[in-house]
Amino acid sequence: MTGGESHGKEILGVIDGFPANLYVDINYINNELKRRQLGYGRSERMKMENDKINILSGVYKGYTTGNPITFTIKNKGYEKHMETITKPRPGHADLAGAIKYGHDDIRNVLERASARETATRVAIGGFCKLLLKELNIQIYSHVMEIGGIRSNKTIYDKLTLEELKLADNSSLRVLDKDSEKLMIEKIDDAKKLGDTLGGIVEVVARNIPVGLGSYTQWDRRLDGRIGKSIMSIPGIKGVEIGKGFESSSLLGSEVHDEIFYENDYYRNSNNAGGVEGGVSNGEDIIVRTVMKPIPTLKKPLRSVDIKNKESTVAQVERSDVMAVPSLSIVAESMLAYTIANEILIKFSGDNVEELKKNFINYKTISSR
Ligand code: EPS
Repeated sequence: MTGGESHGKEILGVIDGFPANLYVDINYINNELKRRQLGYGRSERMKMENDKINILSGVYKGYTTGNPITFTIKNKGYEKHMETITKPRPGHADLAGAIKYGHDDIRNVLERASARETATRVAIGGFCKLLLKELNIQIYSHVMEIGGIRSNKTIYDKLTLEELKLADNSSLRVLDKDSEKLMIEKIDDAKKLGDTLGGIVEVVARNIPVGLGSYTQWDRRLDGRIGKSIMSIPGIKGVEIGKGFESSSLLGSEVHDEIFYENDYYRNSNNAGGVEGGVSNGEDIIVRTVMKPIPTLKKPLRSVDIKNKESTVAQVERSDVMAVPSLSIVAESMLAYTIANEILIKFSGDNVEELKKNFINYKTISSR
């Protein structure tokens, strides 16, 4: 659970049900927060903030205790008094939120709907990634497309973790320099026009055990749960697992991953993106997600003032031109959260040692 508002004093998170005895590498979590803040195309706000986690409970002498973990992150952009907003931005939560909660000032909506909240999700994802690392599960991402320009690298090229980690060296988290250059030009052009852009990221989770999720009930399907967590990120309009939408134009024989056996089951392809029948099949989990262009435009779209219902243009605010590199880290975090949750459901364990034992025991009996 998260709380807080974009320009409030602090934003905060609560993690309940997290196993005891995990060493919490604060530098690792702070570095995750930093990774989310980088990225060409973000607003001036990102230069102002220097996100750092302040843990209030659930961690003692460096280790989790099994108690609820609570933490805050300071907002340097804290503002006590802000102007009233009555001109909703198309594409933002502004209008529906104001009607739903009965607000005359859209400020009440946008402060919480703001993607500032994703900083807390990345901190929570940091805890989940540290837990998953104990089981050798790794999650990485890169930016695949910005404003219609597509990188020529994809996880389906069987990129190694080392190759994927190079995304951290790019201001757009793009793995191919030629497309990165074109994307930067596209962002600069959009900025000059007072416009914004969206894009696509690709996320992968490696070393996943067979058997997370279940087909026995609709809401236990792993792909359903991944879809929900990724769709919950602000600005997201679509999620694909494996070849996703592309599979509609292919034959069954081209889509399904044939099964082989040598010491263990294996596949030569992974078009399913690691999930069959709502259950992880042991292959990499591969997720793509699309972010719409940011709704706050410097050259505003037409709107209606909620004060007098007169035609006007939308509120103009300081904002990002494009936030797809940040999405890349938030999507990693949400996937880490979802997989950590599924790991705890399947293997249980009130402390890390117990969880690891259950995990290793299952691995030895599950490959037959
Ligand atoms: C956001 C608008 C910008 C972004 C913000 C999300 O903030 P401000 O209005 O203060 O310039 O910087 O993102 C963050 C603060 C963040 O941490 O990602 C919006 O309207 O959603």
